[in-house]
Amino acid sequence: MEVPTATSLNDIYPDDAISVETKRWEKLLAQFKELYGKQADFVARSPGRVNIIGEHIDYSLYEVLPMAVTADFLMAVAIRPTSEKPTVRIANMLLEKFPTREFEIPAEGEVPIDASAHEWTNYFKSGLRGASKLLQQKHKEGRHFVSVGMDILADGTVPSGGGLSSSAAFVCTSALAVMKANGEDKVDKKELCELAIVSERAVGVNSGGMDQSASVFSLRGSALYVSFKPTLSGIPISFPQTSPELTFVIAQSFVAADKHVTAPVCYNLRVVECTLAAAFLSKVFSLKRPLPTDSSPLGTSLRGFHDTFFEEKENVTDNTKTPVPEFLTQLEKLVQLTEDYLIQEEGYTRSDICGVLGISEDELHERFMSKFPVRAEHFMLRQRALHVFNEAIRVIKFRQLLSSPPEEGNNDKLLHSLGDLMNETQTSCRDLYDCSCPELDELCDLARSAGSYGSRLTGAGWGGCSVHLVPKEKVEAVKKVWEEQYYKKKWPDISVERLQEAIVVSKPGSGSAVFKVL
Ligand code: NG1
Ligand code: MG
Repeated sequence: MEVPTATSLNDIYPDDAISVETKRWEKLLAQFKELYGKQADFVARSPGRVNIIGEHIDYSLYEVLPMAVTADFLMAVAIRPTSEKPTVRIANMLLEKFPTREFEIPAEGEVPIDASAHEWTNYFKSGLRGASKLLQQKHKEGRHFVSVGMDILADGTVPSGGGLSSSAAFVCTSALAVMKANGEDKVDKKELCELAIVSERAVGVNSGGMDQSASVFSLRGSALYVSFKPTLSGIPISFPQTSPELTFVIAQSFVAADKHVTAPVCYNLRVVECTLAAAFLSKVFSLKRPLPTDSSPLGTSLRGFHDTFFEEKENVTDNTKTPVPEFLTQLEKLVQLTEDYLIQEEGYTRSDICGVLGISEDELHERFMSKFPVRAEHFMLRQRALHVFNEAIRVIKFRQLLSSPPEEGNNDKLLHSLGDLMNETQTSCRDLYDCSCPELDELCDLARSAGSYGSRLTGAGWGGCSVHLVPKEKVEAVKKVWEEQYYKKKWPDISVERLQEAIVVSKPGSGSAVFKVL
């Protein structure tokens, strides 16, 4: 699938967003002209996303179900004359928050990135690096590829640190802009997405691939079923017409989740715990084959263990072809085995783990904790594996419900079943994965009390955002209870604008595209 060259905003945004977006685009292009004294050549765009279900399992290579939101990242770009040294000038519509930067692009696009600095242009640089690598592979004539210079004006409406993946929107837009500026008129979506997944890790978080997939592949009006095996793919999933109409409401906790600071004890630690659980289980069951190397952040995953286990124990040679009911049975079996064999509720120390894996602590560190450092005394392998296998089950069930809803006319049952799965995710994130926080729990409880069918955190958690399945006629009631019991209670002087930012009713928008400026 190629990145479309969109001709009008109608191809991209839900109908109710068009008038606001049109004004925003006009402003961006006018500002570009004023700033650089010339017209932009094109605008690249990628949206943020909300994850409907499938939390913290993308890096274990299980399927997830996000959708793109209307909020997005735009980059108006003009190519600089090729006679000059390739230089990037990058400005932001929010000049005061994001100061303008200028830097030269070294040969091979290897712009240095200081992941410890909180620097907004790091995300551009990581996209640039990834795109340059891909372009180098494509131009195999032996010459080193050096990107052309670019003048850029960026504008983002995805709140940063708000759980809607502003980072992926930024990285995907950047990579796409660099590809387009360097003459790639037909960018392959899968290539773009794969490079964005890998290059975002340069910013310091050892992330999975859900956000970039949602940002790149999504189609207007549909959620996206993302699979990582046998290879990265996204299938659009439309929502059934129901009465009451099904809506997803997104609410910010306004607890800033700064993943760059917390990564060693939160996000990156979870990636390590899941990988260790995979290695541990494969030793416990004396699997003959080492875990397969795969596209997960540390190169082996719970899904890798899963496939190898059933291959060796039950002769399942290609598990990606296993029919859904049997795949669910496999997952249920893995839940049981985790309960029976990963028994230490209090977690596992380094020495416990080394004892089972038969490696030294130095080796353990080198293999699992050196590239992205983590801090922990106890690794909660049981809880993390239980969350992952059960969450993978919930995603499959959610998809089944959407594609073959129970008998017609019984929408209430469908909505309740979908909602129950989302609620179970929240409980699991809170109790097993330890990635919620009191504020997110509170938003979920309040929403349910006012009529939400299902409420949960979305994205990495530890703050950020929540998502709620609410029947259309209850949306106002849910908003009201949040306003009164959460936002105004916590911030009595909260402005009307801030409240508007806090709660968004989102329709699924579309993924990455390039617009030619005429
Ligand atoms: P956030 O922090 O919400 O963008 C992160 C990861 C995802 C996924 C979710 C949890 C990045 C870029 N993204 O999302 O890959 O693991 O957490 O499901 O770190
Ligand atoms: Mg992010």
